Amino acid sequence: KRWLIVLNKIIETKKQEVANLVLPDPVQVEKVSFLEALANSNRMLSLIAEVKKASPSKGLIQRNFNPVTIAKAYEAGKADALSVLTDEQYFMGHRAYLTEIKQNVNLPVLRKDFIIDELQVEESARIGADAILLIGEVLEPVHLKELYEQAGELGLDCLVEVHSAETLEQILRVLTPQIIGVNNRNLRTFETSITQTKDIAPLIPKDSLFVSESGIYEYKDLTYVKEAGAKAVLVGESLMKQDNQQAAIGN
Ligand code: IGP
Repeated sequence: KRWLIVLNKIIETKKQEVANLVLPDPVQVEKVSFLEALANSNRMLSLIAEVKKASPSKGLIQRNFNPVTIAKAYEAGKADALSVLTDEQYFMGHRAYLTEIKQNVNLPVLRKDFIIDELQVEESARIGADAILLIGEVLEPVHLKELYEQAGELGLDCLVEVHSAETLEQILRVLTPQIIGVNNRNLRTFETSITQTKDIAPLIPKDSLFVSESGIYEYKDLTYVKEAGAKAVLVGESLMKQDNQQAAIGN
């Protein structure tokens, strides 16, 4: 079971979802700047803490999952921002989770999903997201740029994620994202290795905020990616598996 095959399946499912997508009414929640929260952290590395019930690679991560409880614990532990999975099919997420979290927590929230269409960007704004994920390996650079600009007009920040140096080079020809994430998950093997962050680091423009995503478990992983030049980390599984999320990240 390779990630590329899974990714193709996910994108097929997304296309169907988009074809059937009905835009919800906009919710009234306060916008909080995702970029500023990451830029102004007091931590050694800014922390985006992820609310994730399950994933294709790990299966069910947490039973008795309550998204608002987890989000409040992350807030109490002083995470800088949240990432909330909204994909239902593969990650057992829901767009309602994001809205409920925005209604109960003051941290900026990234919508973690597979965005392939303008309609989903509009949807993200309406459900209360402060930022969205755009995946370099999923979008043509020119389309990525269009979605990025649409998001900007709606007041949403974008985390532009890449798995490889090649993808990043292509994107940089058309766009300099304010926030760039290196996903440490290898697209061919399904495994994560934080060496990916170090390998791609030299290509990150100096004015872009550099996020290291996935496969971060221990303190030494933090020091490693910090040394490599990352300014922020996005951590999901290892936090979701803790009994006490607040204590796990508390400083
Ligand atoms: C978090 P981890 O290994 O800490 O659970 O990883 C996050 O990076 C991962 O969930 C992720 C992801 C994605 C999920 C990165 N990119 C794209 C869904 C879609």
